[in-house]
Amino acid sequence: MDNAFVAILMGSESDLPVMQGANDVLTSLGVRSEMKITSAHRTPAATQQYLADAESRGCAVFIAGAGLAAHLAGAVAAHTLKPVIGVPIDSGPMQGMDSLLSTVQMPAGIPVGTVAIGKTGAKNAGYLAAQILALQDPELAKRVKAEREQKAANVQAQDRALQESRKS
Ligand code: RP5
Repeated sequence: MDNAFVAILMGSESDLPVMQGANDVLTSLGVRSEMKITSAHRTPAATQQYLADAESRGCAVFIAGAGLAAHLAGAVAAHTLKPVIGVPIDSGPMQGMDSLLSTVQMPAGIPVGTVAIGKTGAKNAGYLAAQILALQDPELAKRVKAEREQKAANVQAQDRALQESRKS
């Protein structure tokens, strides 16, 4: 689908520094995305309205990040059949363990694919969303593969440098 994009939702502006990682990964892979601050608790009606609107405009994957009693990803999953990726955010005194359990423990039939807590999870949400879109987009699949190859080359270069430094 030409107009396919990824919607990145977050419960609060305070989640933005973490969720920016998902957006950056998608941008680097040439995937269209948009970001939206909307809360399962504070703005439930607006969240539902945004989901319907995003789907009608071609949203193919939703990423939802929230902290504390993190219901956003589950609430999104309740309203769509598109894949939903949940990012537990470490915004409270439990360092994201509360958000992780709130996001991952969905009852059977309403799945939320949950990634790691915090910034790494947000980045992986971006990669995962891109891989989902790449199933139907061979050019994107090539870019995802090239990025992996670049990462592998970086590790090999690091090891060469390490071996070199140990000789001296
Ligand atoms: C959640 O509550 C948000 O996702 C955020 O992680 C957390 C705290 O929100 P703020 O009080 O910083 O707005 O709904």
